[in-house]
Amino acid sequence: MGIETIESKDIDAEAVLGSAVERREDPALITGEAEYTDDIQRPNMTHMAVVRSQYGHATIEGIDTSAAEELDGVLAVYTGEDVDVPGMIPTGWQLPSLKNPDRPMLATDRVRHVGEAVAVVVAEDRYTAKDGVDLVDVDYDRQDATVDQSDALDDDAPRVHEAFDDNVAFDFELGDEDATNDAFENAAHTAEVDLENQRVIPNAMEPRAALAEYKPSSGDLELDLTTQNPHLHRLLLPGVIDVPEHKIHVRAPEVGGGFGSKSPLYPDEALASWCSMQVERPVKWTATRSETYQTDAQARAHQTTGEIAMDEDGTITAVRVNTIANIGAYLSIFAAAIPTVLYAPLLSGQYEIPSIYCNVVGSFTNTVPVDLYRGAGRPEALFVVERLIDLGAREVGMDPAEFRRHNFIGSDDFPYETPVAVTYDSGDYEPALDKALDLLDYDDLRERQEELRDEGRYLGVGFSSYIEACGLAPSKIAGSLGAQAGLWENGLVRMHPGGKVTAFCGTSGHGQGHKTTYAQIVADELGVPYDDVEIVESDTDEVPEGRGTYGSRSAAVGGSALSTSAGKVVEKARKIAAHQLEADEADIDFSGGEFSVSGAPDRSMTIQEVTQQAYLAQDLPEGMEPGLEETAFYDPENFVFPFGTHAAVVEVDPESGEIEFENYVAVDDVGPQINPKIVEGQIHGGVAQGVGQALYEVAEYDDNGSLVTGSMQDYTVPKAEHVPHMETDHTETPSPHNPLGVKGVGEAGTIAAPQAVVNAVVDALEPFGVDHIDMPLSNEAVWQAVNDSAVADGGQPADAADEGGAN
Ligand code: MCN
Repeated sequence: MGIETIESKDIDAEAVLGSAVERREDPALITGEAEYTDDIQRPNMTHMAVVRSQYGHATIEGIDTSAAEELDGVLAVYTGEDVDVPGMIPTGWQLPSLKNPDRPMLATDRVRHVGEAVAVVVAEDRYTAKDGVDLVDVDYDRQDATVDQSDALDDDAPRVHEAFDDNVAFDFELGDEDATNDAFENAAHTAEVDLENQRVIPNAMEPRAALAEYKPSSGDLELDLTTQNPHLHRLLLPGVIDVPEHKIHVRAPEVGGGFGSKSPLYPDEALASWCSMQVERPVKWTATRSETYQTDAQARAHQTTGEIAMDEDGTITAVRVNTIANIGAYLSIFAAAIPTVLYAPLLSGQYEIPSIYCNVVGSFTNTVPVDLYRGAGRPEALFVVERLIDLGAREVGMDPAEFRRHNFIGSDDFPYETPVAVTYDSGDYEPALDKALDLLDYDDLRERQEELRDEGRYLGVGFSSYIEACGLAPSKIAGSLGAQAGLWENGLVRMHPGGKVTAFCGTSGHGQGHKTTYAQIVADELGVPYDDVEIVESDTDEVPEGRGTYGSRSAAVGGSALSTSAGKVVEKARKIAAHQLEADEADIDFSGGEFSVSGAPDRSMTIQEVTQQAYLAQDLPEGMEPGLEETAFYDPENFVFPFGTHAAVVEVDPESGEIEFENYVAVDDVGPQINPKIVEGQIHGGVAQGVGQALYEVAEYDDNGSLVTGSMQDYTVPKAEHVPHMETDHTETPSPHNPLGVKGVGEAGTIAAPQAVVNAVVDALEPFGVDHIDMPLSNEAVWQAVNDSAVADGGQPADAADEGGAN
């Protein structure tokens, strides 16, 4: 099933880009040879464990560390009072109205979310460190907590930060409110939904870990981290622990998944570094699974009212969205960007919508901070859009697929400027929908749906014609939206004297297969064998600069940086070839790794021969430096906007609320696919996570801010058996904005899937009058929705009365 992989020796040299070559990462992962942060041992290593708040909100009246300090094997116990560096974890995004509270790496007077670090114990081994944690006695005075984002906005809600007048983190607007209101007043049809995009927990398989070694004699800090962006950590740490960036070496060994949650700088990594400076020995910290639940950034957590306005014939005239976004207790690194600039600009979806207005209020609560999780802002937006599209279709009595087609942005309208501040690069939405309809055998499906309803069985089909934005850029625009760092990417391509290649990129793969796909890009550009290209990432000493891997930016931005630097290598090599072949540079052709003189193909040199000459340096063009390596800082012109149509087919049992998948089809357009197998894998993984959110996952707190779903027993991550069989297909619309034409794929499935599933379930339950169910669609939630609607309809669902309805 699926796309067949090929071995690297079988790659067609002319078609290395686009080959489903096997992932070169896999053998080390499968055999256990791969080295993760926690696998690394350093001589004289110590272990850190963290004392964490078990309360959502409390003042700290005192901390007694004496018993822990006396424990054999404990080297030191530190509290916030001991911190002699700035010690504040910064956020990375600013908004005009943003309140930005201090976030200490160790709380001193107050804790604001469960899991917040209060003290650390450094010991000879990890068990003693944990025993030491149990002996630290923190005297808390428990305070009222605020957990729900709407309640947090009440005047009398407990304040998360006493320094502020209220819990409003920001109040953000986008679009033309007056024009949107007018459109609603004049609409022939409107539909509205109140929905919750529930809080979820990323759950990467490998917990976060850090191994810090500070060397007092040189002032160097060596830091192995489970991070998605080593250079970002190097950029931010100096302000926290007072070690300059040129003295910090961050390396991400193998990283076992991140899904966004290993992007932020957390207090723990800074603490391990600072502790190593204190004890002058290496310090290792690895989170337990419970700590992962309580400290890894959580995600989504939106409450939204969405409205759609249409004219008589079902043409959309406006969309209005009001959202309250839960930020958690502090601003994690992308916290301010996710519910604002990564959310509101996507509310046009694939549709031509003349007026859109969106207001988002961010609220502080006594919960774990919210940050990137696969999709980050875009799944929340597309969930609203695609739920509204289904409700709009139902309101005007159109088939949901045809309603979509009727309102799609036309293929001739690109670049397309939306009313919400972004310009889509390229798109052609109908072919993806058509392919999805074919895969579904749509007409037949609708007929079967009717027949089954007559038998008292409820089949539903749900569409998600999604769009996403990847490769946040260019730096100038990102800066104007609030980014506190440039968002370019760095690539360096080095030809070795023997003709082999090492390419370095500032992204940091952690499961996406960059070593494979980047080698395909570089091999193609240089015309060298794929196996001759080695890729280096994830090391700030080896890779000069970088911004890391998040927001599905690596192919579009990192890949383009590598392609650009490889292109520069070819240009320098062309000069050398021209010189050696005694021809004009303009007359030198380059193809398949060979430079030849136009019209005289026998006068030629391979790129490997040119490279040898570049290092031999005995006969180079006048004034040319020896060597053959080039760097590029690539700052894209715009985001890229991948898109597609996913559709879920489910059967719902209204008596039990059970949902069974019959089919799931995914048609995605990510521009040219560098490696179709990797693209397919990314879609599969993404859909699994989207289905997880739709059906199973929710992070729940009690009123005191205790995380009720703080373990794998309480927080349901889908197992393989819960993930539907998927049929995938694609269309290919290149982006005009980067040299490869590629768009991102890493988050597409997660952005597309939740609303496909919810739309399918709601479609199945249409006879019961169900028009929305909040995720996760547990059996109980489905059963409840059926019964609520049945009751509202006088006890019998519209055309299900004959079958007895749901009781
Ligand atoms: N690719 C391709 N052709 C394209 C686009 C991409 O072959 N047209 C390839 C890329 O070269 C890369 C992979 O697909 O090997 C993903 O590329 P891209 O969409 O650029 O995404 P990133 O590499 O930047 O990865 C980030 C993205 C995000 S944001 C999350 S979250 C996520 C994801 O990737 N987390 C993951 N996929 C994950 N996969 C794994 N295994 N683990 C995670 O934590």
